Amino acid sequence: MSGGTAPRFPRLLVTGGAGFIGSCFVRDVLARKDGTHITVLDKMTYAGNRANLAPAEADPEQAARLLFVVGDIADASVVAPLASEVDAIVNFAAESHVDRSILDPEAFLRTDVMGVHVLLEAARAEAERARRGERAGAPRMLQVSTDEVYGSVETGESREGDLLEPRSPYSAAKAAGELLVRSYFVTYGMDVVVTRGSNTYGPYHHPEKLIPLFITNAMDDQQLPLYGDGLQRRDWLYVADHAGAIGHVLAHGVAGETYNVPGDNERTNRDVVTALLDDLGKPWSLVRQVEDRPGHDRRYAMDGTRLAALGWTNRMPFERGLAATVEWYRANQDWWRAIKSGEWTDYYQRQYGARLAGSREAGR
Ligand code: NAD
Ligand code: TDX
Repeated sequence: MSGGTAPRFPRLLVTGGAGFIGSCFVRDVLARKDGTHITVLDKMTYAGNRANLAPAEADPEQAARLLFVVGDIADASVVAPLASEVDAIVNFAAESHVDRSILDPEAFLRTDVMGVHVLLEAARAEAERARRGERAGAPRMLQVSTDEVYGSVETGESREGDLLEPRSPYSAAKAAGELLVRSYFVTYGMDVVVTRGSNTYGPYHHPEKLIPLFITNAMDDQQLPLYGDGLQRRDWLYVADHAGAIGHVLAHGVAGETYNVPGDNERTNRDVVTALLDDLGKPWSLVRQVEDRPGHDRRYAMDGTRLAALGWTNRMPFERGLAATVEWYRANQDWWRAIKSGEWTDYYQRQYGARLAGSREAGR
């Protein structure tokens, strides 16, 4: 073992660890070389990508501490034996794209609600085993949730005790998932924590989401479909900061608590698109105003006092993070071109075909 102090949870089950944020968490934890062993459980949906873990798998010392299991968090027969071998479960696994939840909500209920239930039941069985003296302690479970559970926040900043008013099938499913987690704290006294992260961006981000879609389309001089007036506001959080905050809450969070993870970089979508086009040296004329997302949340913003009090500070300013992200997509075209093929073409047509056909100049 080398580097840093001994981890509080030396054996982790990381679900959804082949996705965008989960894989960053896995790469960063393994790269610390503190002896932590990670089992990734991932269903390998369209969003799961083994290549996201390539940097860890290329290092023999890290690879020896990584076990990769393909499976569904909603399948108790897969989850139970894995839960019996770990000190904590970090649940990144989810259907995560609002637009897909509008096209096809059912998968969101299965994974983001039933999947969470199955994980909680497995953790509860382990807590029982611990009570019977059959294992050293009960596992902690961290549920990765989202700022979207608050709904659209026209003014001010959401605090953890605020009402949850989700407005899309995605955010409603995520809210249901985290409320189940909370209920297992209240009812069964389980060791659980919840994080609510804001809009995350950075390397390995699936190109269905705003920033990577627009970067990769613009690199190919393709149109950029901006929803509605483009004045919706999001608070952008660099992926390594999001993953780091999750690790910090896992290690230091108070059982039963929820922690907002804001980015402190609120921007309109138009501002974000302007910045990424500048970084790429591409013209605004690529941007097309298209039919808006139904039920589109206008703004998200969260208060981060509770997380700051726990001792966490983000490191990456937005302009530097965006420039690094643009550079990563320039240097890793094999990665995203492989994703933008096959199933992607059908999805893109379904999501944007009619929208782009009926689009107009976005005006600056
Ligand atoms: P992602 O879509 O990139 O990755 C999700 C991963 O989960 C994929 O690897 C996928 O294969 C896996 N998965 C899906 N269903 C599964 C199942 N039933 N069993 C096992 N694995 C399954 O998502 P992301 O952007 O990395 O988001 C990770 C988590 O963070 C999600 O819970 C999401 O709700 C939350 N979150 C994301 C953001 C963001 O801006 N991306 C912000 C706040 C919170
Ligand atoms: O083509 C697009 N055009 C466009 O104008 C896309 C894909 C998005 N947008 C807009 C919609 C939003 O206002 O850009 C903004 C960001 O959209 P997404 O990247 O789809 O993210 P969002 O819907 O805000 O949700 C993200 O942040 C919270 C993640 O996908 C969620 O998983 C997370 O919980």
